[in-house]
Amino acid sequence: MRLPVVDLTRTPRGPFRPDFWRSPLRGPWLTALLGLVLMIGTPIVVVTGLISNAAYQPLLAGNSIGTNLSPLDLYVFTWPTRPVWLYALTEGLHVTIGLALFPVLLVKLWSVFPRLFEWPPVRSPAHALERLSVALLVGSALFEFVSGIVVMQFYYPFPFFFTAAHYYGAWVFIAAFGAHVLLKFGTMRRGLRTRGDVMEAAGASPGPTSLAAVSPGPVTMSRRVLLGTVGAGSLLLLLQGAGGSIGGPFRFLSFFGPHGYTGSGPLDFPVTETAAAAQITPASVGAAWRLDVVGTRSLQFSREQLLAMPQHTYDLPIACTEGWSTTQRWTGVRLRDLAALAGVNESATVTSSTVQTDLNGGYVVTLGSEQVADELSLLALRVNGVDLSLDHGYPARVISPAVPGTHCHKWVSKLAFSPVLT
Ligand SMILES: Nc1nc2c(c(=O)[nH]1)N[C@H]1C(S)=C(S)[C@@H](COP(=O)(O)O)O[C@H]1N2
Ligand SMILES: [Mo]
Repeated sequence: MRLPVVDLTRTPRGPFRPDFWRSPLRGPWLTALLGLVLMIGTPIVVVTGLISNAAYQPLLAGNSIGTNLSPLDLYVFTWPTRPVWLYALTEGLHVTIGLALFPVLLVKLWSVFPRLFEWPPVRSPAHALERLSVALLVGSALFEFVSGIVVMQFYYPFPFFFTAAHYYGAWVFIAAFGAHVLLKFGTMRRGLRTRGDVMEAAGASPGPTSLAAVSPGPVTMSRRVLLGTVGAGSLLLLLQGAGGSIGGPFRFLSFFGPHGYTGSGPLDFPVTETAAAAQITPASVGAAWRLDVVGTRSLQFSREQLLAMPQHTYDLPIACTEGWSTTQRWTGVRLRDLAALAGVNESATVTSSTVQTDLNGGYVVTLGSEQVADELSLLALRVNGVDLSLDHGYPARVISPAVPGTHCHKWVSKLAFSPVLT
């Protein structure tokens, strides 16, 4: 039977012709090697991504992806408060390794690009299924990488669209990736064994299913230079990520890092959202500022009153979803002490509000009962021995161990404690 639209028996044109693709670098060995790197690296990104996502679990109420959890919202453990650097580690690895793998992914896609123009496009039902699974794999991989990278470059106020999309996209990717590894593992192993003969014998096994060019063009760059360039790019991204996570003297490496500026002296650490950007007015945080504390009773405190309460000092990181983190010495009042003052002595969550009103008319953050109960969770008033600066959240900011940086609310105006029914 003749197909009405395209005649599959005719010689294809342009990129659909096998001899259209001429780079002598393409071949089974190159694709297999890049595939091996991705096969090892990608699971680290997936696992650390899923673990990091658990830091937004329902117990950190209001922060999780869905209020109506779907079966894909796996929260199998309560997010712990120790080690304090847990989220800094999982998210740092997720972002850093993910970024470093991006050049590898791009070159891997380039190495198999001619396959997109395979002719005939579909040979059999099995071939159609294979192409569909590759489409899902490539689509989800590009979506996951690109959405992650784009979001890193723009502060996003709260996890709504991006987080949900990135999370569900990850499940598509995991399924397609698993299938791809199973289907292609043997091909990859065979490809790795063809090292050496690929360049000279590029046309050794040409044909619609070979990755090597049928009529290779002149060599303008050796495969070693190509791999060296990809490797150098990945290494640079790895270093910049590590610099942003480790901080201190290595922070300068982090060219993708925090986008705000750093203060000086004890205040010399990253600021993502400056007071100016958040439209914090002097009036809203001046002498008239009061902290509302709500529990079974409602109280108000001035900054002086808060400073007169028992103060505690801890070294704790702020670990941003963008992958960077910074550990500083925070001093302030324990959240659980404030809960007790408001009449809440049992297990409770806390929802903080900020004087910042530009984000959808305000922006609230909730910490779970694990966080509230932890002695390390503070309403910080000072950092590194000095008062918080406006950019660092003056008059008061939340600091809590092992939580994503988004939870370390700045310019806090209200803390509402809600007992957890057990
Ligand atoms: N009020 C308020 N609190 C906030 C933010 C904000 O934009 N507004 N940003 C959050 C995010 S995403 C992070 S990572 C940390 C970063 O703190 P920094 O801006 O001091 O670097 O603060 C959190 N607290
Ligand atoms: Mo952040």
